[in-house]
Amino acid sequence: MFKKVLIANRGEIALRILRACRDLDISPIAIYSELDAGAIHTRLADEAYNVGGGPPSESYLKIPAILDAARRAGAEAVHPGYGFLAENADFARAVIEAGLTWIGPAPEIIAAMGDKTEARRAASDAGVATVPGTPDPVTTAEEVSAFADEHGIPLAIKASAGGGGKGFRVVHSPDEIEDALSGAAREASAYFSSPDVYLERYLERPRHIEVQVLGDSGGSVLSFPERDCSLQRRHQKLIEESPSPALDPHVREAIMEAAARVSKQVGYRNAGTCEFLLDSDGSTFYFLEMNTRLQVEHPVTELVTGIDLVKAQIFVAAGEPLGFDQGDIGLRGHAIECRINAEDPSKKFMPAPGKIGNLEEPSGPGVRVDSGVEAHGTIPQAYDPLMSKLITFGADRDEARRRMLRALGEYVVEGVKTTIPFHSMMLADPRFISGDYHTGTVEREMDLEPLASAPAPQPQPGDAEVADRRFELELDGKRFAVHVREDLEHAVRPRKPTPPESAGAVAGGGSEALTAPMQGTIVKLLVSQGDEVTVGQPILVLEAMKMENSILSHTAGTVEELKVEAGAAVDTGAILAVIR
Ligand code: MV4
Repeated sequence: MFKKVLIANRGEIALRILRACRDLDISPIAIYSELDAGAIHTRLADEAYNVGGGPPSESYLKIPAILDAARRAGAEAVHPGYGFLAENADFARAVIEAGLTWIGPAPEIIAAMGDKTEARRAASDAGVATVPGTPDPVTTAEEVSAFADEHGIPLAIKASAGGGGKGFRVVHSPDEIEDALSGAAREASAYFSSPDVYLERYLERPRHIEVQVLGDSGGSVLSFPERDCSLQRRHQKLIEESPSPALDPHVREAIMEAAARVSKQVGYRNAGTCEFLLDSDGSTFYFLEMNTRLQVEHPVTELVTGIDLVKAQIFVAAGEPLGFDQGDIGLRGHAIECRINAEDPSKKFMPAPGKIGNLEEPSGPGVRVDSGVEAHGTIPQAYDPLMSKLITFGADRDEARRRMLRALGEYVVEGVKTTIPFHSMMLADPRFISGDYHTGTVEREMDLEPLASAPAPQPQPGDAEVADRRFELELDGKRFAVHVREDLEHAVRPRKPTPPESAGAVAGGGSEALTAPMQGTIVKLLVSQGDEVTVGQPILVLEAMKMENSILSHTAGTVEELKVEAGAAVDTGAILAVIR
């Protein structure tokens, strides 16, 4: 077994992996960005290495810096977690070329499954149904029309390199074809540097069912009972459960077998997930895509099977036997996971980063909290808003549901808005209680208005002014904390600089400069240099904390200069364009 494993991630998943390492007597090594110098994962690791600045592109995505940390620590293996570099085949390859073990599938498999048309081909070759669609990318509106004539409308246009709903468009009528095709291709280029898109028949009210697989070092593939991930919004999952309230045992057996067949077809090793759409008849399912990583929602599977998936990943990577086989993978009881995000559910789930005041996490029978935050900690805007995952287990679905409601009621998060009120509402909703929900339920059928009147508790006076300053020193991966206590009541405090006005206007180059209201990544430009624009016209799309934000013009005039291009990372206040 490995002696040292480097965890190339942050937040709750870094802690989850760190704990699996401890359980295996492996020394966990952390990396951290400047913003995470005092973070829990940084503190709990045996060694922690600063890999750069706050923006992910300067730290958690910086391959050379991460490999350098692994080398300095003498780590033998790298666990990527989810997000960041987890599905980056170049990173996996670089890890292996540096003589380290990659805790995940082979880089070639990551690359192959990253191409959705190739994944669909693998499924077909394995005899598993995919949604009727085009085997190869399409480029012209004529091809889309021809597909519509043959398979009917609605149809879906999807990015070949897609994922997370990026480059995904639904065509409901023939006159939408042109715009949907160019929109999907443009988004695909911006996010995946490839404009390739393909077509599928669009299913109206499917459930999103996924199957965890685990390829062992001997070439067998184990599959696990499904997770139902249909409760999501804008392709961000909110609640997951296992088993699905919609599957009967025969369909379960069939979908688990289908996932194992697709995985075997590609020689899959380590943990992965096959995604399916389950049609509204409750028994027809289609392979959608494969995720070549550990997923956020893996704990629900752990609770109903009793198997530690992260430990299993490490065993497989180390070439050691798992100690269990398909016959040992049962299904006992029911598990539900609620994602606790720093988001305001009454404001369209707007990211709500900031400083946490008091924090009390629930516990008790059937409750597991996988958390990455602590009282008086900060949720930086630079990262994903996931604070923690609340997972409950029960002998049956209603016991798990009631425990969830109890645990949500115990949860106290002061200072930032969270998804907790949404979850309390959803878990008590007749649609959840009956299990009769689908991928459109949250967006199309829920009235979230009542949540607006449930204000988040404010931090107590004094909370935000903790008289405890901490400095972190790092020396060869060993970290030292310096605490300075300060009597704030008697201290002379510098005045806070006035923040720039919210959306766009002012700062920097005078009133003609359009500036970034938040740190993020430019997804696309909607205007060109020389264009005449009106007040409030969208100028570009900026992605921050998994949200796309249209940045609107603060003035009417001519776009004299565009200071950024698609793909650029920008800081708060950066000048985006000059309009006069
Ligand atoms: C679909 C679909 C219906 N029909 N494909 C959205 C993102 C991408 N990963 C797959 N997605 C969908 N593909 C066909 N042919 C509906 C969705 C979809 C969806 C899928 C899973 C979970 C939530 C969803 C929400 C909206 C649409």
